[in-house]
Amino acid sequence: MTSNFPWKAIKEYEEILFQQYNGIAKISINRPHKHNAFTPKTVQEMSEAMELARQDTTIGVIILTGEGGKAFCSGGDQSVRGDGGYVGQDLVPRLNVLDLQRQIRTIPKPVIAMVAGWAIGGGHVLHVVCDLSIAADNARFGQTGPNVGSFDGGFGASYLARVVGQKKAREIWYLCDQYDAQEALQMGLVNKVVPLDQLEATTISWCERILEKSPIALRMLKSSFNAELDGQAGIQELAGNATLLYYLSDEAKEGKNAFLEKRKPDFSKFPKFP
Ligand code: S0N
Repeated sequence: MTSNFPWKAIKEYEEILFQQYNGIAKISINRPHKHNAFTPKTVQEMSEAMELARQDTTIGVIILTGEGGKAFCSGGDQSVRGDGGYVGQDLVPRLNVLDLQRQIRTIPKPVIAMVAGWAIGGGHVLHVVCDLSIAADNARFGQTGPNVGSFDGGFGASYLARVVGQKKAREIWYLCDQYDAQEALQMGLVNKVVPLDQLEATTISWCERILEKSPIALRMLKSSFNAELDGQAGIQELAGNATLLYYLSDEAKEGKNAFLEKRKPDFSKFPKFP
């Protein structure tokens, strides 16, 4: 699948592409020969790119995808799966995709999964945890865990159930069926289905519409959606945003200034809203 957009590399990696265009960052798994299965290194690279996209104040939205047009991601690379996780060159077993899932959920910018072809296993969970999913008409979705000796009982189960409902989530995991793009749309697993040759243009168009919106409103909404589900960690995220907003106020600045000026703060001028 060739791109019609002038993406520019942000940083070179071995197993992913990390590019930007007009305030949009794109993180793309670049292992099409394995249907974009991830190794610990793939995930480390994705994690670093996600953090760079978070810190870059010119980036407002992130696209997560896979190269080649035949797969978004087919999950953990079974050829490097060892005891206790996926094994990289340092021979340490890791399940670091779980850290990446949390990063996708907590980065205060919308993350859009752009899904062409297979989104399977741990690759399916990656699209599930994204804010939005746009699918090409060749996309196929499913979990394989009980077939291949694994399961994701975290976001892969509980958040999937929030998205498609308990019965459907259990069906997806217990039967390990594969669902086409229209079926995914019907169950609310994806936001939109488009022909493969329109996937990138549609995703960019959604990104551009999001970029026109208030970044703080989007940030507050993302943490509000998360807060209901993520317990203390979700409340911390939402509360952190409240603190960010409070720091911007004259009332909070009075506290800081008074400390620095070695005087008693005067909060009397600030309204006590009803
Ligand atoms: C996607 C499928 C259905 C596509 O079938 P198709 O079109 O017939 O293509 P293939 O010929 O099968 O594939 C093309 C080439 O790609 C290789 N390949 C595909 N997927 C993988 C993979 N996941 N790992 C390694 N290689 C893969 C094929 O081998 C083939 O290569 P060649 O031509 O050289 O033979 C089909 O490919 C398929 O079913 N793939 C496997 C899907 C799968 O089971 N994925 C793993 C699921 N588990 C996870 O992802 C675990 C996630 C995780 O990290 C985790 C998270 C939380 C808690 C636990 C875990 C945990 O790890 O357990």
